[in-house]
Amino acid sequence: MSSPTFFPVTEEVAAAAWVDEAKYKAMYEQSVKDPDAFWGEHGKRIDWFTPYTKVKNTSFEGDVSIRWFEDGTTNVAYNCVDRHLATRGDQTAIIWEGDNPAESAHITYRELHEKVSRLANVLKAQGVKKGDRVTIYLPMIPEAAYAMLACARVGAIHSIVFGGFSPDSLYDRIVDCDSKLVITADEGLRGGRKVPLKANVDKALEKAPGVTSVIVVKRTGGNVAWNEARDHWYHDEMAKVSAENAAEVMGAEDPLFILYTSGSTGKPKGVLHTTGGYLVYAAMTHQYVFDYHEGDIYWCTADVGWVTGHSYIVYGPLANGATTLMFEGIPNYPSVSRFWEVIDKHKVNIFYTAPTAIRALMREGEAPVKKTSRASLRLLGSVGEPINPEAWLWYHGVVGDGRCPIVDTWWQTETGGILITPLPGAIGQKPGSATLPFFGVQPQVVDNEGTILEGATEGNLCIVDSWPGQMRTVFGDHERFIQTYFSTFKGKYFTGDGCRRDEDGYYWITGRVDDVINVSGHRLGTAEIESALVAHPKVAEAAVVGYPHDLKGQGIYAYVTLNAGEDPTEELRKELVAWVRKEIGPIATPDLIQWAPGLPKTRSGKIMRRILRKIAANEHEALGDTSTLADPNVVNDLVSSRMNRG
Ligand code: 6R9
Repeated sequence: MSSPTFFPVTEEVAAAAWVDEAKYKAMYEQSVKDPDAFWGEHGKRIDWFTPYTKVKNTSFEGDVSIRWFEDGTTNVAYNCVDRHLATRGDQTAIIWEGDNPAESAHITYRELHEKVSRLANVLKAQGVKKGDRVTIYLPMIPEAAYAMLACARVGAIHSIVFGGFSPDSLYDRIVDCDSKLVITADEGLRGGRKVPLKANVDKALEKAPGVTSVIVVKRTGGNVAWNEARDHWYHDEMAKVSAENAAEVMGAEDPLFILYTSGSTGKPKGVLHTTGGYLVYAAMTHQYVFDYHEGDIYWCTADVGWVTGHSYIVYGPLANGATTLMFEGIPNYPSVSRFWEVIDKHKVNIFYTAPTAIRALMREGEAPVKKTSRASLRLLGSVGEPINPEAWLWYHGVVGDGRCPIVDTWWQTETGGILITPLPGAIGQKPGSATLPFFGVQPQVVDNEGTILEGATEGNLCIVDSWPGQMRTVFGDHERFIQTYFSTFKGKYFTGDGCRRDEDGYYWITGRVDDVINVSGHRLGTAEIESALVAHPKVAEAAVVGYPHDLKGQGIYAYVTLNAGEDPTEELRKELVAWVRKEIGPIATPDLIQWAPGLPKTRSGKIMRRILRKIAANEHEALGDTSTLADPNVVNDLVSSRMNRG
């Protein structure tokens, strides 16, 4: 029996949704034909202190300049909090569900307003001013949202570093943007285990004297070292300040946040997002893609350390006055039913998660899902990597009981919000396809020479014109911004992804075509992992590639050449794995390390990754032409030792 390959929009869903098929077509058409009129209208969905008179002023040529609503002024925290007080002060803004199922909390918009205002005053008391950078290294607790919004309120630029990153990675990110202040917690709690956040900050700051204050939230009460001159307890400082704070007046193009993300070369870059366009886009996509309606309980399982958490846990939902659920834990603690139990406990209507979580839970069978009700669910979403049709069908059939549309949302840290996605009332779904572009988004498929490919085709995915949520620059390095995104295909934003477009115009993202790998939905640059490996005193050279992995989507495969005289022992293999975890963080843990007496290189010394990818994937028959290699025997050696390992 073959599975259905098309899931049409049901009449019931279309009738209740913001947008049906006809409306999608009309709105899309207007959005690309007359972006000024379209966004001029939709920009009004947020409150402006001074209304904008200019809408779009963007160019992907030359110096690349992207400005939206440029003469308007507003404040993101005002829009996410203050403007809701009159109508929904007593409504829950954030439902917090702890790692431990016995712990949860409801925070109303009024409470959120008080916390954010106080924390804004704490920041000011610490000398933080408009334009200053603040690093946030927190677990998934409400204080993470307070911290983001407090920065936005005073006009400081936040840079969140995911709690799974090592002290070294944290150090790099603090120094790159020159943060003066760090907000962290004593410890995080995930799956019953403690994460030593404050200790990691202490280590990172040994080398970063520029940080003059650290605000520490007490989460577990665990023991932490204390630097009297620098460290402050969050609860003490919050009690000292007033609960009145006037939101700073921000220009639409004033920076809101920096978020570091991996690319194909060098260290992670600071993706910079600004105020007005970002918020309009995050809020609008949140409403239309998830078909968010007043009163819905909405849950995105991402961590605020990733862009998904920024746009779809905090900024988009709160700008819309939604109730957003924030989950501290993991999908399999205390049991593999946890997600579904949380859905029942809080009557979640809209659920947004990642394929890697779906695949892991699918492996546990239907029983842990079926013992829960999930009757509240209306819509399911997926993000972070391509979802394989098998996982899609399981998500749809088992989790959603065949009742809920799935929005497979393709986007990136750089795009600020969702670019390609079904709208549940308008676009029928094909399992594994991100389907069609959101309003204002003009995808284009090009071959490696940049020739535009029409109709059903496959190639490199570009976007030809700007949308309001687009990143504006790489923090401190505009040249790198131009080089990375606008130079491969001149005048177009190159996504780094490959895609196929089918005969219905649906887009199927096939994965990265550059040296970025996607492990469980987390982006890693192969160059970063290589440079961590070669920093080890026994390693001469390393090459890292992704390979297909059942649960993670891609796994990390490292080829390592040792210094002369070093023995390739099992012990050293373990040591290198631990080393990379220490250098970058657990998300970069290599899955396989293969000893490589030599690496396949061209005569000019370039490592032939294409070949290494094939060997890692066990596709030995399809290695292609190896005659241009400096030493073709290297490949035979690698293949035979790969085969011996199975
Ligand atoms: C939001 C986010 C971006 C990369 C992107 C692509 C992959 C994300 C996807 C998807 C296929 C989807 N990706 N969503 N691939 N289908 N629905 O994940 O941002 O961490 O920057 O990663 O993730 O390869 O280029 P980010």
